[in-house]
Amino acid sequence: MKPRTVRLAALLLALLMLAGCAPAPSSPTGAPAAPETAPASASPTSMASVAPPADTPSPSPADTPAPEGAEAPSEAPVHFPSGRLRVQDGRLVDAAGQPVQLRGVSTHGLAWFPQYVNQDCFNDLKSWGASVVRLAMYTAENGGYCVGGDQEGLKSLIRDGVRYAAEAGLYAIVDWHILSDGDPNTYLEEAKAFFREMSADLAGYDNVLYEICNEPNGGGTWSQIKAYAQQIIPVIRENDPGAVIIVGTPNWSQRVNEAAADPITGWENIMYTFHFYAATHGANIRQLLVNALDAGLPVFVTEYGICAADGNGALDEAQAAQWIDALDRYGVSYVAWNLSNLNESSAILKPSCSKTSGFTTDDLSPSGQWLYNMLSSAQSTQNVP
Ligand code: IDC
Repeated sequence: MKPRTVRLAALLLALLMLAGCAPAPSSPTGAPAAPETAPASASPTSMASVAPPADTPSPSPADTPAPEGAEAPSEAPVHFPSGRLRVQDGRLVDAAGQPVQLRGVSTHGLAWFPQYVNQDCFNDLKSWGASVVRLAMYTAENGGYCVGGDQEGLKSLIRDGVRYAAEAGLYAIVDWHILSDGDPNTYLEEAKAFFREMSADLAGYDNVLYEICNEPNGGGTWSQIKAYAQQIIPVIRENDPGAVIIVGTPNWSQRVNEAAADPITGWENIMYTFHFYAATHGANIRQLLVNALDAGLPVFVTEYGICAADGNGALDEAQAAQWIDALDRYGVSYVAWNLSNLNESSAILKPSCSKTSGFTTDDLSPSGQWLYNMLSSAQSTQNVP
């Protein structure tokens, strides 16, 4: 569809919605639950028949040929409304150079919770006010990509996830979720092959960002992480010269000061990861972040929780408010852990919720309700891309 046709279609859909003839995007407002949708295993074609939110662009096959040599995605990529993100003067900016602050949610491990990677679910997240979804793929945990996991299935989920995100109007972070493997170099060759294939397959998508190592830990140094990044960045750049690449930092992605003292040079559009869990991490750790930002380091909070660092326990909303305040002051993007119904307090759905989209307030855990309120109020007061 040409842009003008897209605008006309969006206008028509908006008019139909005003007239009560078309479904409004669902939101957990206590309204009756949207009808249950097909599970994630349903074919993308049946998902595509669901009306997208009015401001969502439709696929434009003519504009976006599949990258040569890459396995063609099952539908053509979508050009993203705010265009390709990049990094300028330590900030994430849109195609026009305007600062962009993304907010959103991370999946739990895709191997364990694939069902939330579906078009309706991502449309719901968009309607809450999210602008980004993170696709977390564990590498070393049971079922992980490098320890006997279903590699083809996981890569398909990522391709589908990026496409659903594009169609919903969300940016998507492809997360190589190292954890118990500690040093990102543990599975260096696997990481290279993974990012080579994914960046080829996804090169036509404007909405994709690459996070190359979730949380280095185990006492590894910044120079080890930097050496890893210097091997992975060129692999991605070969297929996708412009994508934003986010690099983990020492000690569970908290020592951004070490990256600020010795940043990666020679490549553009590089950001650095910072993570926090509000019930564990307070003012001292926040100062590390603020110092790095003051030094001009481009930082992306690709994961945070308002509970403790084990992903569980009581929520600390007062400390969370101080974190959000600091992130908003600096325009830093942040992504909440996690989109699942697991029985842990960081999961945004209640364990009793078996829906995979169409959530209502009753389906959300306390951290899910906090997230929904935060996203929807940020959307109403700020210009969400
Ligand atoms: C946790 C999950 C939990 C899972 C565990 C190990 O919430 O269900 O059993 O991983 O796989 C992180 C990690 C993230 C953790 C999360 C909470 O990036 O994988 O998820 N956390 O512990 N860093 C700090 C906290």
